[in-house]
Amino acid sequence: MKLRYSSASPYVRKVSVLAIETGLDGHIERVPTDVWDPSTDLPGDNPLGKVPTLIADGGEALYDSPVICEYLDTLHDGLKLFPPPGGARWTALRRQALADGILDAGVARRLEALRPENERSASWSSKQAAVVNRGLDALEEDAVGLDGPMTIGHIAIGCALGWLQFRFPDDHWRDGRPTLSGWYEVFSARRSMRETMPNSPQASPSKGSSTPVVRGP
Ligand SMILES: N[C@@H](CCC(=O)N[C@@H](CS)C(=O)NCC(=O)O)C(=O)O
Repeated sequence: MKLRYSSASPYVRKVSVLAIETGLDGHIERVPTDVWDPSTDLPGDNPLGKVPTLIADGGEALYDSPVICEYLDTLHDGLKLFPPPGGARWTALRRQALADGILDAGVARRLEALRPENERSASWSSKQAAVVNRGLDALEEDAVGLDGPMTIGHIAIGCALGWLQFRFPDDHWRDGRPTLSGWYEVFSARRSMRETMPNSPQASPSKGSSTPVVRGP
């Protein structure tokens, strides 16, 4: 399998964390991809032009991160990170959707800030910031329930919080959210999270690839 990635992408990080947690990381060749390079061949694999994109062993390209994560979860015999049909599954999927939605708004805000000053919209940026804050408040309310078996929901939340810390450190997402903050402290100490910190070796190329790509989100 090949994973097209950029090292700072929190969506890619979800895949990398899941791969480490399930023991699949050694089976994935990592291919650095600059999604912002106009000449990138990424659309040949993913018409949306986004990472992560996984090329399965049979040659089929899979995207986006929830699809790739669920696919990888079928390839191992350990504890499943996508629970079987039932209440636990819906909770895990809702948590993943909430965390990914926080990221979507955070990434939109960051991309807006990277535009030339005269093209930026302050109202658009504050709308995205409000989405992030509402999402974080919902996570704080839900945080007591994060004890228990790890699922894709936990991984997505951990990656979203880590990315907010990385890109918006001055926003201090932990302020006023003690339960979520305490949970993140423990979760981010896992080997899978430590090894996939933005700019860490696992976030950067490993097998047979060259320069890390740290652009955009
Ligand atoms: N919903 C997608 C989001 C992926 C995404 O937005 N990736 C960003 C990098 S962090 C990207 O490739 N952006 C390129 C673009 O928007 O053109 C997922 O979960 O995989």
